[in-house]
Amino acid sequence: MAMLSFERKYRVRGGTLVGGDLFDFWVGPFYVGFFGVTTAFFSLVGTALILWGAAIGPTWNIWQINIAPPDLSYGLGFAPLTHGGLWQVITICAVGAFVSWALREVEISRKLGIGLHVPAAFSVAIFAYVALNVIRPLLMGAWGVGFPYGIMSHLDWVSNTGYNYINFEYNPMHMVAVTLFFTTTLALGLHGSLVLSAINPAKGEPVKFTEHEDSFFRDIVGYSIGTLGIHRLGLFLALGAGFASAACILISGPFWTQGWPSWWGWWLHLPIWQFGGH
Ligand code: 07D
Ligand code: 07D
Repeated sequence: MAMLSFERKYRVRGGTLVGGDLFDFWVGPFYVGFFGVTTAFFSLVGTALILWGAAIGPTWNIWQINIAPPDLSYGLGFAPLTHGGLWQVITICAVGAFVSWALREVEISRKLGIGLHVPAAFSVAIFAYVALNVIRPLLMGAWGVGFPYGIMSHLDWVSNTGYNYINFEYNPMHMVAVTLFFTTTLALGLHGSLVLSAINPAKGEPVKFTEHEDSFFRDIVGYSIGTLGIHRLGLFLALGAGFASAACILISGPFWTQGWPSWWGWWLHLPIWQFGGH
């Protein structure tokens, strides 16, 4: 079915969470809905404020534009716009835009009668961002611990924050997160290559499907997770990675203030090392 004709078939009324029929329409290919309007509002205001921050800053160099959070001395209070207040309002706009986008995904899923997996997945990314710039600052008592809005400056923040804990790689949840990120690329690498090998064969060869795909993995490792299973595994790995990332930064500061290498002291103090005669 041509794309435009099936789009028409699935453009059904209802499923909205807010606003009833008021915003229940499409603009070209885009579904609008109440949350389309709020997404547009927050993104436009947020982007305008970033542009304003850039305009009053020292550079228009895209890599160097930097909108910093308030100084630590402002704690959890409001700061003047030019001293971190812009960052605070941009953060509100960012949360507003991300949450609106997720709720628009919910409305579209409801219209189509499909599960809420996509908005649930995006919510984990939103959680990671909110952990960095809302929850952790709240737990540590200052907006100043949030990361700044700028392409290079946010990298400086990651590096500085990492070195505050001597060696961030020793953070056990960072290890879990990194392992899950790496495993996600392994899973997608295997899945993408397997599907292409079956359904995009050389010219003249017949297209092959699930049985061949399952047989490949049964032949090579004795087990195939199956067509549904690989997507469950992929989603689990990806969401696990995002969730462990949020956890790794939330424990850094609010729950562990020393260097991460010294967290491993518990290993040296295990009673088992008392045995052995030395
Ligand atoms: C490919 C989907 C498309 C999305 C893209 C991002 C903007 C920002 C803003 C000029 C995979 C569009 C970018 C709208 C423009 C201004 C003010 C997603 C894809 C293409 N980072 N980060 C990048 C963000 C954090 C880190 C690149 C956002 C944390 C490291 C891009 C956030 C930490 C490196 C970017 C965020 C961190 C990057 C490519 C929010 C830990 C890199 C991103 C809202 C998570 C890489 C110069 C990408 C780079 C990079 C955006 C948060 C670490 C600019 C929007 C604070 C170590 N980050 N980042 O492809 O090249 O994502 O940086 O939380 O090496 Mg980052
Ligand atoms: C936060 C992005 C959310 C995005 C949203 C959407 C738009 C719209 C529009 C394109 C979470 C935004 C959308 C703006 C765009 C259009 C049109 C994703 C977020 C809502 N680390 N480290 C991580 C590794 C080191 C440090 C996470 C590896 C060093 C700190 C991940 C290495 C030190 C923090 C990770 C390594 C250090 C992290 C990031 C290797 C520095 C964090 C992924 C191989 C000296 C951060 C929650 C993530 C974190 C984080 C990986 C090294 C410090 C697990 C592989 C040793 C301070 N590191 N790291 O979280 O946990 O994505 O954030 O060396 O804060 Mg690390």
